[in-house]
Amino acid sequence: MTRIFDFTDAIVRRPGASVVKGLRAGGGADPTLDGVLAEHAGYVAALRSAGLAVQELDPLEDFPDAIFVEDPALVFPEGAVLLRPGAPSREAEGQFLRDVLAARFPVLLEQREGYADGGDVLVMPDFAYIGLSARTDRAGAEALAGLLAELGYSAKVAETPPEVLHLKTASSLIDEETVLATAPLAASGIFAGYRVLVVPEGEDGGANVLRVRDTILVGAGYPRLIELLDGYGARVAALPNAEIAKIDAGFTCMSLRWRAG
Ligand code: CIR
Repeated sequence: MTRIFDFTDAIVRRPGASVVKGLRAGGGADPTLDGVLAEHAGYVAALRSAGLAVQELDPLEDFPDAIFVEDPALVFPEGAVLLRPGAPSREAEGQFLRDVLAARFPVLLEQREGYADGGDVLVMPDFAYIGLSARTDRAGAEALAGLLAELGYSAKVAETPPEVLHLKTASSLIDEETVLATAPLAASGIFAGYRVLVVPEGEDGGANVLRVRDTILVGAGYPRLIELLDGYGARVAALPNAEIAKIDAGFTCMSLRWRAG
């Protein structure tokens, strides 16, 4: 197991009834509440099966998107960062993570300028990419780069394809040498020097996968992607996510993960 995936702990937030009103870029129907609850429970169970100790936070009914805890915060063994998410309805979400992060991390930093979503931050073995998107502006990316530097991480700001919600909607780290990326993002060349696995045609919706220790969580509806990811030193776990995907859920954004101790 490579150290970058060697997480021990995770924080998630359980969905409340308001989750069905979560933001969605392409419009579309609400997911069913039962479907979201079942898929979220399956995700939490998969994190536990992968070996993580998972802390589940209570729902926040006033914030339909609050289950996506990795947009208003980022965590590292060295400390946590409260971000300013770029969607107005999500801007205050970080305040509801403050106490739990302060209790669990030695340092808690706070972004004060611009906007940045954690979904735009792809942590690579040697640095972090911060993607510019409709949610993360340049001022926010630069402010975040400064905060990451305080924690000992260097960062590079990158363009994200315009139709993509977040950088990690279109890319994921598979192992220390290998990145999964949609064809447009792969063509941008930002992953030069890495082995790039291009998401099979028609399966771009599955590009956000999550490696946790020796497991890669992948959407069950992406058979060619599941086949592609077999053979990178990890077990591929296919999870149903069709309902939660209606509010643009990714596997990375539904938890904060770190290596404790
Ligand atoms: C939103 O639009 O903010 C949520 N409905 C989905 C956020 C997904 N987060 C992510 O990809 N990092």
